[in-house]
Amino acid sequence: MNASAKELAALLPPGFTLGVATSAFQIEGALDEDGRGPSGWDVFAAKPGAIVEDQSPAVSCDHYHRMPEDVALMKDLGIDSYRFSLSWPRIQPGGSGPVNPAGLGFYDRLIDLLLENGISPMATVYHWDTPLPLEEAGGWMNRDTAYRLGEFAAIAAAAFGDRVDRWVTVNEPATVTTNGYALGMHAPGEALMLKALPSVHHQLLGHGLALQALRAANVRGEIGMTNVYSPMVPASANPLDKLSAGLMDVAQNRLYADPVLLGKYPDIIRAATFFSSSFSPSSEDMDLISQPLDFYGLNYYMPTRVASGPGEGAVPPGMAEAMGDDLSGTPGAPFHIASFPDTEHTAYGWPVKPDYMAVALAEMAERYPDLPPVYITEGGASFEDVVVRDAAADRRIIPDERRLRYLADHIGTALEATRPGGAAESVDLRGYYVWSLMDNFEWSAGYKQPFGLVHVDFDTQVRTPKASYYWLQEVIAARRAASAAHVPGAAVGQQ
Ligand code: PNW
Repeated sequence: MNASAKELAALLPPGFTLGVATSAFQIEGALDEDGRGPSGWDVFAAKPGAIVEDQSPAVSCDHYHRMPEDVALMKDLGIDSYRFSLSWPRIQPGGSGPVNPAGLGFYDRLIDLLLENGISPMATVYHWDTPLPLEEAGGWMNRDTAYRLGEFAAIAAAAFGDRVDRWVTVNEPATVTTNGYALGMHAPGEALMLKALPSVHHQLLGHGLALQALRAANVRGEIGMTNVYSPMVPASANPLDKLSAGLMDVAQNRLYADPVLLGKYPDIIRAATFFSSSFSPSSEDMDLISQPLDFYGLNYYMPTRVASGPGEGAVPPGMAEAMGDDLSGTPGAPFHIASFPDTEHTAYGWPVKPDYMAVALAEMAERYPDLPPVYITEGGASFEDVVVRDAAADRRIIPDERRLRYLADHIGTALEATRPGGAAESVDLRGYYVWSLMDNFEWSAGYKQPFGLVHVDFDTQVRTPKASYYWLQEVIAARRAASAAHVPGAAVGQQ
């Protein structure tokens, strides 16, 4: 799939949502302002060595103070929808108890400004910034955190339920468990390995309780949750490689999607409750976790190639380098992540494999017969950008052709796969959100992995749209032109 802006626009079904995504902790800064409380991420990021070059999230994109400018960038881009997250420690600083009116006020202004500009708000309730008191009480290892998230969702529903069009309860519990509790590369920095299993169940329960709270408040928007999905590709036909890929598939994909969409954990996990005595999900929990969704959020970035035995890349590709630390080659590891040969890689070292976008959707359809409508809630690529001075036009140009190509190929592949006759034709694909609107604090990689359509100079806070931004703008303009040509009664086939 190698579509021009016009060709891609022609593939967009009527009503398809094109959006951009961010999360609060990654863009807002202003961590100590207007009554925000600390989060587990504030503390983790301050630990020497936790973040590349010990970079700080304290200011980041300064979005808390520049929100109107950032909404104006979205308006000029022309996108239909903006996915952002509500900062729990800004709204409810203690993680339980009193609400901070200034925190609610910020999102009130954001949501109103979006609506004034014709941009549909998609709010993520939990995108990793756990309030510190809850993290100190065990975070997601503590079942109580799930109930606290349910309460926070009720607060958010009461405040914004009349205006938010789509809700995502939790974002990527797999990344929180794997990076935060199993490997220790994200907050809270715990390296519990298999003992991190309860953090999976508690996040999924938190999703269920948040969903229940949003439904009870009768919010007007649709409700879903978001999982990351990476197709697992055995490095060879060797049965041990296949077994390894299957284990990774259970650990990274099925462990999080099966409970939500099938109402049960994968058998191999249920058989493994000996990992942790506190992991014994009741049927009441499973009922909460598998309540019907209005949509399913899928984050797709890349497939994962898996080989048996120890080797390079025991942690997600690029992460070890990003950490400036060699965590790879763990002796005795049963399997490892291998690289794809002859493949372009992003700055993170992530393989660029647009065909697997279709594989991801097809596997989802095959595994989950009752899959609700799907939004791809994130997709994008980090590439090092160069700012070029166009002296004649007196402006700066950022020719991010590789990011542009990544997005064109992935959006195009997703659309083709879900058309009649496509590899994932039964998937009701409703939209694609680009990660991210602008370069931001990429967790433990700091500011070293830019995913933005808009470049941010972190010294001056100057925003500069990249070529990929102008390309997406062109796609949206071409779609508008095509649909204007399709007024009722007009001749068909005039695109
Ligand atoms: C997501 N993987 O994390 C998060 O939702 C964002 O906050 C983050 O900035 C973005 O993707 C880019 O990293 C991911 O290993 C973490 O496949 C890991 C993976 C994918 C996404």
